[in-house]
Amino acid sequence: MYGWTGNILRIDLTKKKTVVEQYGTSMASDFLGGRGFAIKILWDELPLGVDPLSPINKLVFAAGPLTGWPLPSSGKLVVAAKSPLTAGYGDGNVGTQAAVQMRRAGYDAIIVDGKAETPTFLLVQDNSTQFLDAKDLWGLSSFETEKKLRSLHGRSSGMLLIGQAGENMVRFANVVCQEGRAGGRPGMGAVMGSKNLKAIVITGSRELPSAHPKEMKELGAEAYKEILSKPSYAFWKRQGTMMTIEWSQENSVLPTYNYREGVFENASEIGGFAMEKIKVSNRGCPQCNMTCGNVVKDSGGGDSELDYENVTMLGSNIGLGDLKEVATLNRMADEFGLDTISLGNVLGFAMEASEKGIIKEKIPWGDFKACQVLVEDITFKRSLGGILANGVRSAAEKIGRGSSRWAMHVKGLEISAYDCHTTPGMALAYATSSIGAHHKDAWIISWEVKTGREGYGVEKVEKVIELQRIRAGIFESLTVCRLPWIEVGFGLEWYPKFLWAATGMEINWETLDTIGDRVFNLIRAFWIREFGEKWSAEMDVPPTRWFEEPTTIGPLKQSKLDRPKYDAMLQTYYEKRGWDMRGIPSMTTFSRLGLADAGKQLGKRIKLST
Ligand code: PTT
Ligand code: SF4
Repeated sequence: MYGWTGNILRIDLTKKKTVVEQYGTSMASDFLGGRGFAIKILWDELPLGVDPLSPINKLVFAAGPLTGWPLPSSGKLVVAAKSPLTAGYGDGNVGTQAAVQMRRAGYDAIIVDGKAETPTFLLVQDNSTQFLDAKDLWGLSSFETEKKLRSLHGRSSGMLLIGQAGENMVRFANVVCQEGRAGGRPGMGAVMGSKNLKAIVITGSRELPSAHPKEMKELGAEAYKEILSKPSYAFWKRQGTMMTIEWSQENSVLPTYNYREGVFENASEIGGFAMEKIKVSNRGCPQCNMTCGNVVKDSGGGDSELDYENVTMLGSNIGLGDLKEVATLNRMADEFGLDTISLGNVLGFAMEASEKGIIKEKIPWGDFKACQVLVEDITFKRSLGGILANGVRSAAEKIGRGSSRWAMHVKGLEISAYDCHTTPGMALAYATSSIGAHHKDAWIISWEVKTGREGYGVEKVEKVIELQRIRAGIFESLTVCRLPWIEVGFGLEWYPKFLWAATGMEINWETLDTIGDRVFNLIRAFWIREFGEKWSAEMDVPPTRWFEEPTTIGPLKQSKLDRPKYDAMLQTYYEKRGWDMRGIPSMTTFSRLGLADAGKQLGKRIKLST
């Protein structure tokens, strides 16, 4: 096999055993890698109803056939498991040297199973895996942990680690590396913590197997050059994703005061131009010449890496208009290993609950000091923090008094940073995303705003599906960064060429689309298998707030979504996907995608349509 190493490293923490397993070519060609491998493994191997924080859950780190080559933005991997936040499929995409080193060590994926008796870190060096004592690391922040491990194992080794939030199994703890790369929103850090696994350190020294090494080198060089030549490149390097704040404000989709509004009175104070004034450097993922992490000095003088989602969720969504203070909260999240999106979401929820007088704590909008205390309380699960640490769905169930109507999540995953009072297409994208409410699968909002935001028509449904194929299926399975394509217009036609150079296989877009759909539908099957008869179309509906509480400020004030029209749009989406009225793939759909066995298995749990 070229392109893929063909190897998976299995690590059993309970028995302190490792096995290197070869997988077949059909796994490679049917699922590509990354998210595709992760769902295939979790579907095949996880028993139904596993407690996500029990030793039986499996944590999968999977790269793709393009990972690690000198190709644009190819230094990423997917981390996946059954999610402790949603109880469904969960994953995230992390830019990390660990992706490159894992492949150089000879593995396309690592599966971590079981639970170590005491805090442990793993040292993977080519063929050797050591289970090492992490007692001295337990209790340290992700930054401190990385510093210590780097002093022992060198700057170039790859690292995946957790902060104190992961150790304490906060349900939206993520996996952190390189002081500002983080991934696995639906609690992948908590799964790592539940296994007593503080870190994985990886180094590899092997050549990656390429079908056409000379062409690979040439294509890579040409591709990097092409990115540099793009007109939007220079501005991207200045602001990265931060430029989206101005855009969201102008278009009334900037989440504000727990998604009550789409405009924020202090947006210019936290936007891309304000950020440029305090920016000190750029950081990024390996193999990337678009390095988009904006490093700024926070209010305490520390370095903090800002992106759109972080700043919006810890800024406008909680009414905080001081960018340096936002940066401090962001740095705390990175150090503790908390997902910034879910964090900003639960903070906004707590502030609203406080304002409404349904909790006793006083947490005024934009109160930086109160937020600092609450972030620590969440990390260490103290008082109200302990309730919020389980995520906004669970907090609303606990607090009650109608708060579920404005608990902003889908399927238990907190909504990321776009308000959807005026964008039904984006609401559908959130509602049908494969891990709960994340923008990564179908960022339709810019297209929607450009082409007409009012409609609930079939063209929007088709666009959501098209984007889900490309982004949720193909990019997540290749695991390469999608930002060169989206942000500077690097053409999609490059990717089949890269695949050919790596694997020797001529894989056209039609085949890639089918792989994208296969991965998406198997993830759907995983969710339905877990929920059984409890599954219904209600799982694919965004929060009540967007239907019932219109916005009150800005050019689009008095806007809200229309529930009957949304329901009709959802049914059109199901039809186009080949799913029944409950959103369950039919047997024909499973068979068309080569998933007949999965369909048969699911059919034992819940009745499928033909
Ligand atoms: C992603 C989500 C995002 S999406 C952001 S900012 W974004 C938040 N970043 C966090 C952070 O930082 N620290 C922290 N403690 N929590 C954070 N949670 C949030 O996580 C990220 C970039 C970005 S920046 C985006 S859009 C793109 N996402 C990609 C993706 O999902 N797939 C893909 N093939 N390419 C992508 N490229 C871009 O990567 P999750 P990263 Mg990410 C500090 O993790 O779980 O997928 O959620 O990993 O290496 O930091 O790159 O405006
Ligand atoms: Fe990482 Fe940004 Fe480069 Fe994507 S564009 S690979 S997120 S640095």
